[in-house]
Amino acid sequence: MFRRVLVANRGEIAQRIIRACRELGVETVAVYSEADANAVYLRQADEAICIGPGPGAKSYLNVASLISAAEIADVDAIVPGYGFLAENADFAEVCRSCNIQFVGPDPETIAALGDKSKARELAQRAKVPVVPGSDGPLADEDAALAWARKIGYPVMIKASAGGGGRGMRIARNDPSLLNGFHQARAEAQNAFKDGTLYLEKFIENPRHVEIQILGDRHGHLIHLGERDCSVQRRHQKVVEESPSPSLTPDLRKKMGDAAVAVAKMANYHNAGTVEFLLDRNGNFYFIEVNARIQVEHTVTELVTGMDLIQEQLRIASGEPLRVRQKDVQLRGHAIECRINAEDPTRDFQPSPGLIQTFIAPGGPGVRVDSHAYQGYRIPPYYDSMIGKLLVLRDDRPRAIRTMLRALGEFVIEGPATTIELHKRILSHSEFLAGEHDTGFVERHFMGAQAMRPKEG
Ligand code: MV4
Repeated sequence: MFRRVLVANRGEIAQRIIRACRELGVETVAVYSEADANAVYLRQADEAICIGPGPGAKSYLNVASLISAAEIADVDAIVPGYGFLAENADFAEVCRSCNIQFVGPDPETIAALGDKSKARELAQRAKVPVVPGSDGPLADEDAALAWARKIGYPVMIKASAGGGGRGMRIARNDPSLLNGFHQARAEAQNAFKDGTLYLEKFIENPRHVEIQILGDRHGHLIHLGERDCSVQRRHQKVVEESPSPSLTPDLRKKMGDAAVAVAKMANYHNAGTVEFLLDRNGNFYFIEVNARIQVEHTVTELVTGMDLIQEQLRIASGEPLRVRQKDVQLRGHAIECRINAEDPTRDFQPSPGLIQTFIAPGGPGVRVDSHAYQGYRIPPYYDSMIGKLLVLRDDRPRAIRTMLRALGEFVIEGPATTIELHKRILSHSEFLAGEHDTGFVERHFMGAQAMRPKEG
């Protein structure tokens, strides 16, 4: 195991990584921006190094600052968490050339999976179902038209360098396809410096089901079941749960095996997630791989009893997985609500600033992963998530009841939060029935149905 690591992140995930390291007996060096000088994780780490001003580009995304900090602190490894440089193949390559272990997949694997068109081909080679679509990138608009007609409308144009919903266009006929093609290409060229596009049949209102995987450097690859992330808003997950209310044991095994096959094909060594779309007829389709630990890894921790950050560190340090597929037991039902400092009554506008009151819920079955506290000032530079509220109960109805109880206990005064929105989501008949899909939030909580401030 590593002697000492650099934690290249902030907020709740920095705290989460530091906790995992402490239990493993690994020393931690935290880094922070000038805007995070009062952060709790700095006290929990063994050392802390300032890496620059508030904006992410000048601190947590600054490769030179991070590598200097790692060299000065004499660490064996860098733990990236999620976001920032977690899926940056160039950063992983720089780490390698500095003889610092990057706690994630090899740079080659990150690059291959970061190209969503390549990832799709990889899945096909692994005999995993993908959405019907173009064979590789679209050479020009004529190729796009030909594929769209062949597959049949509606289709979705996607950027190879995109993912997570960025740079996508839906087209329902030839003219909108041509428009979408040029718009998507310009957008992708601008955002990713790569205008490569591919095309897929558009699946209407799918469910989003993702499989957690672990792969070590000794040829072992296992899956830890699924998370249903269908409660999303503009590609931001809002609620995640495991098991998915829409999987059968048979489907779970098929998707788990498919996820493992894709990861094997990619030479995947790390914790990771294989994303699928699930349609109303129980057909599932591979869409992409997230080559990092995700925000919602905690949901899987609850149902498996495993510590995924510790697993990630063990894998990166070269240890073999100690758990075989047959040893993986999924127990109970876990739900996670992301608590964001944003205002659902004002189109989810971020709401940074001073937290005047912070009373976290607790009691049986409740876990809170948060870096926030009373008197904490949320900086304006980063994403608006201020904590994750999780529950683990025997079954889904009980988990929902416990979550509603916990949401009721949670008091955050100062910034606007998504707590009330979560209460409404978890009380909605469609969610209670487990019949919701990725259109759920849009249908019931946006526009005319938008959250209104409580009266009185
Ligand atoms: C799709 C799709 C329908 N058909 N691909 C959005 C995020 C990215 N990971 C893939 N996404 C989608 N890809 C085809 N061929 C619908 C979505 C999608 C979606 C997917 C998962 C969760 C929420 C979503 C919300 C809107 C669209």
